[in-house]
Amino acid sequence: MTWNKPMPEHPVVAVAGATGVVGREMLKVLEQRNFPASKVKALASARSAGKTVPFKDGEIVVEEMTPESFEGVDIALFSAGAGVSKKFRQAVVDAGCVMIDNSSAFRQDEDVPLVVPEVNSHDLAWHSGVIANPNCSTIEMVVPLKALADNAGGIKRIVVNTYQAASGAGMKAMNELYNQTREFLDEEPLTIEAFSDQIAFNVIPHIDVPVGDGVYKEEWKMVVETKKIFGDDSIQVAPTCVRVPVLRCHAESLNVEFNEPIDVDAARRALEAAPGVTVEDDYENFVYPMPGLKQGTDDVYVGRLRADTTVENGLAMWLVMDQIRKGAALNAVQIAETLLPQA
Ligand code: NAP
Ligand code: 3JN
Repeated sequence: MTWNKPMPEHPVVAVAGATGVVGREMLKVLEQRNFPASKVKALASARSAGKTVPFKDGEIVVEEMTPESFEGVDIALFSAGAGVSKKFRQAVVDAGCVMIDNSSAFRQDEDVPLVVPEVNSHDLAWHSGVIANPNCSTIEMVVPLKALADNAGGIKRIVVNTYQAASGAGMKAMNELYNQTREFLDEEPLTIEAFSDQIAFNVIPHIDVPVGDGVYKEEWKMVVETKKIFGDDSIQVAPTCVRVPVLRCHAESLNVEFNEPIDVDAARRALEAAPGVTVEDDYENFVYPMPGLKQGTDDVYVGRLRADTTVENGLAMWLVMDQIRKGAALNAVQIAETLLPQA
């Protein structure tokens, strides 16, 4: 059933997972975008109850998340993992609160829209209390591809290779890259806990768990989520997802085959006009976006735009995005903004 509870002009917002990498960024984004919340609550596990997280000029005391936490809350921004989202879904919706979930828990549910506002905000019209945020690697790719697909008769096939930052795996993983780099330089034994293998001075060619046929789950997510967001099951997606020793910002190399011709100049114009996209591309002068230099930014940056002459209607490009912002926290807050009553 479609959600019909009106959203107040100044909603009460809960950040569920407020002590994590994404949750802390959500608080920052709410503040930076001046989100008109009447109150912001910070929720996390019992381990964090009583700790504080920074918000605006002060701190918010973290509360343990319980089913009662959502009474009187209008919007809950969840980034506490799929298990926690599943556990609290019913309590959130029963409290009359809209859940905007960053995990994979409900992304493939038929009654849950999977939304990137620049691409498919129209899908918000049919939510029934739960809205899913896609995986960060999918968001990075679909934002620029929307503008190109609209000018080239849709997408036939995408070959994508990701270069994913350590912070995509959370706070522990980010700390592991820091500490392991120091251990490596000091010739100490390496501590390997958050990742399956050494991450300092290495790359790891798998993300998430095996799902069969040689595919890892991050790759599967990119396939099914892209089809759902574009509402087009015919799009073929062939990803290889790789973890690299970068702290923050994911990069992607894309080769895309469109249904109709689009030349490089037309593609550049479409990307320059696209919301949420910045073109940073000057071939002669070696200008392109790089993950180490894009921390804290909001757009998907596009460089190395060129024809892929190995297929009909082919383009190749290089993308960089701060995955904690547009890949998670910012996208969720943008969804929340679209739920506000229009002035
Ligand atoms: P993180 O840094 O490990 O933070 C996890 C958060 O979840 C912490 O606030 C933690 O609270 C809370 N939490 C864990 N178990 C809980 C429980 N039983 N009850 C209540 N809160 C609990 O992870 P993250 O990087 O922020 O990512 C969180 C989730 O966001 C991921 O699992 C994923 O589903 C999604 N996501 C992450 C990214 C990314 O780029 N990092 C991108 C897209 C989506 P405590 O501090 O109290 O343990
Ligand atoms: O690894 C990355 O770079 C992104 C990680 C995303 C992530 C991490 C843990 C659990 C997800 C996700 O968003 O798909 C999940 C999950 O909810 O399954």
